[in-house]
Amino acid sequence: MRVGIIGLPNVGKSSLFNLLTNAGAQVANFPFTTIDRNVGMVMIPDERMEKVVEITKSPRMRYAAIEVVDIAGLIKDAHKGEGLGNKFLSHIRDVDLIVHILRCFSAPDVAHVSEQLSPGSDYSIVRTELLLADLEIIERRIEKIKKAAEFRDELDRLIRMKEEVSKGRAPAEVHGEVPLLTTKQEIVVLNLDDEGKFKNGVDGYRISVKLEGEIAEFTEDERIELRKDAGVDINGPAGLIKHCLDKLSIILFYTIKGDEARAWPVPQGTTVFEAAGKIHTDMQKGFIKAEVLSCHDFFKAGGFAEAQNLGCTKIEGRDYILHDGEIVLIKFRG
Ligand SMILES: Nc1nc2c(ncn2[C@@H]2O[C@H](COP(=O)(O)OP(=O)(O)OP(=O)(O)O)[C@@H](O)[C@H]2O)c(=O)[nH]1
Ligand SMILES: [Mg+2]
Repeated sequence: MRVGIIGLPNVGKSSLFNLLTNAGAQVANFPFTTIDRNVGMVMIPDERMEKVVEITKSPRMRYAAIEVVDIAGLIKDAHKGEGLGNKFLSHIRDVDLIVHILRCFSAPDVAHVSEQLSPGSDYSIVRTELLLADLEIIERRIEKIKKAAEFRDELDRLIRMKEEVSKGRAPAEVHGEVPLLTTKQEIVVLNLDDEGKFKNGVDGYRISVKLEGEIAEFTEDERIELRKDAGVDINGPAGLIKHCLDKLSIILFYTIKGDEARAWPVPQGTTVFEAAGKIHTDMQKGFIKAEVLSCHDFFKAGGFAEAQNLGCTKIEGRDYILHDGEIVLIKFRG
């Protein structure tokens, strides 16, 4: 699962990427600082896991992580190769979720495409480029198959999709051969001034990337107060990551083994057999059964063995579908 940060140049994409990943991508006050994409991992903040470790005293704890990509800025006519060309389109095509960041901070020394802050029209500029890129790929496919009788149904479908895109809407259908950009899930992020004064009609997750950089060393309670004062979301970057997980329908399950407690991100609907394969191929190959426990019961009982004694754990077969927050112990033939 991969999240891609997109937006116009100089809106704070790399700054947000660094805030989330600590990867140290280049940030500068000129457009197109990012040329090739930056890729990093975002650790998923997880109070549940910290509570698990309080109980197990595991010396090692591994948070779940998802991949984030900081993509080059795009501008009007990018789909025709303006700015850094359309290489970035393939970078967007590679992600499962788009985080579209809009500049809502004023900084005279940081050039912006328009004189005034205009997140609404900035949003449209980027969205239009994605629509035009989609239109192009749909048209290309139509050209390719239009003469072949066996593609009649597909052609009808493509024509319907083309109509929708031409009207500025993401098509309702998805098409395996034609990976579109506008049908991807999206979260809009408003990158606000540290005074958070900026208001206009655009909705999105309110954050001040600059403020977050300045308050990193403060306690969480202090950070919450400062975010409140700034008129941004009190949950800061962690809240944004949570939104990403929700949009991607990712749940977390936990394993406690030897000296390590670990959180694993998997798509909703993952079976315990699939989860076993994610932990280790041997576990999947030799899978016998799984012992499963909600972390709520784990906390109440004060440990796995204690929960077993209380009869809170369940033995499940390979088709069992995992729930968010479950602790899983796989039994397998090694
Ligand atoms: N005042 C203010 N400046 C910011 C904020 N976020 C980023 N900047 C500044 O804006 C400039 C551009 O930031 P980047 O993170 O490089 O922007 P980008 O969107 O990655 O830019 P490109 O890679 O060139 O497309 C830098 O000088 C940052 O310090 C913010 O929240 N407030
Ligand atoms: Mg950048």
